[in-house]
Amino acid sequence: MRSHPPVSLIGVPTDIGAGDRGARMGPEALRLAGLGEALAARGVDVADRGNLAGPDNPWLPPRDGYRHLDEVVAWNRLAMDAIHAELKLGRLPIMLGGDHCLGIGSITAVARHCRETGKNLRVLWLDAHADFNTHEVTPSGNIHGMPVACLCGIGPDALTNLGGSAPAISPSQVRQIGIRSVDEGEKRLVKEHRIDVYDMRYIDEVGMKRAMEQALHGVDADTHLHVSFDVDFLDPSIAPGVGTTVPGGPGYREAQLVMEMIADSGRMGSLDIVELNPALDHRNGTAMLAVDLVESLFGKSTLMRD
Ligand code: B3U
Ligand code: MN
Ligand code: MN
Repeated sequence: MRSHPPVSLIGVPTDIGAGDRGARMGPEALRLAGLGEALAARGVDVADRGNLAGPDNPWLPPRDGYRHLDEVVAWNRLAMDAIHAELKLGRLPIMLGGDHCLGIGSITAVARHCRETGKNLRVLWLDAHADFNTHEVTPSGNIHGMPVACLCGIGPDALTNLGGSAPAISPSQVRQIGIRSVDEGEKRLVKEHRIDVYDMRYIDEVGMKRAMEQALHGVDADTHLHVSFDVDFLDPSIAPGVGTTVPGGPGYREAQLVMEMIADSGRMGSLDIVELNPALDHRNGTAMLAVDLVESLFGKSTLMRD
């Protein structure tokens, strides 16, 4: 079995950037589904750092195109600092979201760590959505639809500059997989910034194996691979516990293959698990599926392959 760096679980219990309430319960649902125990059983040294504490969700309409911008900034600062501290200790942080606006803080921390250590950052964004909206084109004002744009320097200063220098990353560092819902104005931005998108049509045409080979192409010993796993990436028939289900996503077998291929790269240095909404789940099944997939990310396979 491959040896893994020590892992730290960081709960970020908020739905401040989402269009439904409930993702604040995600960290607890993942713990109850046995995430820590499953990793420990694979020989991983796991420390659960508990939950961060941030502002409540005031549940207000958008102001100037954003919902809850100040609170989103506050939660992302907390997440960024906590994740950077774990990376500095040589640990692999797993952020238990929380909604996907937290990807801004998480990946800003990872980008800073990569600058400090001279690693090349590659971000795998597993999602039904491109999350590349701006305040001008967003249909909702929900900031969980904007994190990739913010990370690439497009968004409010407080978020693009979270780590002190914008942009945190360049679009060329991002690979998006599983995409099947992109808003009209968002499409233009995704094209303009040349985001590398492996959408469901492409996956249907060439197959998940080839799409993942392409998404992982160039990943080498100097690469830090960050996996941002939005649970709505999965087909809603297997993962109903999310706010924004979109039909036509990867099924169980395709999703497992994605995780196994990432594990085989041996380069995953940080992970977000976001958008799990236990209020919409059935008997915690989506959380249990997420744990099953994370086990594959950490090298669980049917047979010994190396
Ligand atoms: N693109 C839509 C919906 C959405 C984005 N991310 C999620 N939902 N989870 C929006 O509101 O920006
Ligand atoms: Mn997302
Ligand atoms: Mn999504």
